[in-house]
Amino acid sequence: MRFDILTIFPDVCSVYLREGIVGRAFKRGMLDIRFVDIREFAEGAHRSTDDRPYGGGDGMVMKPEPICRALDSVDRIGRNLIILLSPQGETFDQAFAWELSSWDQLILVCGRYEGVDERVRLTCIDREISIGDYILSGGELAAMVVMDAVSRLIPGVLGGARSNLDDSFEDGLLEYPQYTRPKVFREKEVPEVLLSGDHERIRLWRRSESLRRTLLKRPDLLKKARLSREDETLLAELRKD
Ligand code: 9D3
Repeated sequence: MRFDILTIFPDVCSVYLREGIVGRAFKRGMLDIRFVDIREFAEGAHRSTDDRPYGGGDGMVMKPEPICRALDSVDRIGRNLIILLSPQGETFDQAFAWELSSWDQLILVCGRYEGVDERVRLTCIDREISIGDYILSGGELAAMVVMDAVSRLIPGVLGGARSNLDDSFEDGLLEYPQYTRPKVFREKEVPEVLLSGDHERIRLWRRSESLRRTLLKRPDLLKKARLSREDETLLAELRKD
């Protein structure tokens, strides 16, 4: 899969990429990630990418020409999508990540300042994505979030040992509690069941803990979760407590 990230801060993004699962997939050639510096497509002595808003008001607006010229410079491969990261976008979630993972190329446009000239949206953008209801300083972190979440779903990006189907949210529930050595830490012991070697008991305990956490912390998720008959039984027990 290919990502093209258009930004006025290409260096900030590329540092992040060298690390972790996405970095490894990039080094192994499974992901093709390129950065396009919007400023290189700006004209004039100062190469300005922003200007004052028509109609007045505070802050600056990103000029349309540098962004659209930068987009024209990107070669498009296969099924591709141009996405603007913006607070007005559709909220990103795991289902959205799955949907994006089926494209051959995602071209991510990061805004800065108070926003981008509306004509960028009208003439160049296919989809608009927000990562949630809080204010960031620009689209770069949001683009990294989208790239990370989508990359993990590309076959082979996660090592063979780990499966994205194990992850929280893939079945719509929160993760069960995890423990590693030592057996006792600050007087807290590892639950006995995890030391029992009884795989069926362990599986049931973990499922029950997943359901318990979801019930307590994110009851909204339970409505959408895919629950088995066994899950319903465990949940009924938890609701009694
Ligand atoms: C103070 C001005 N804001 C009024 C709500 C407008 C505004 C414009 C641009 C606020 C933030 C930004 C920069 N943010 C993004 O480009 C952005 C973003 C975000 O702020 N939150 C969640 N997802 C995203 S995706 C891009």
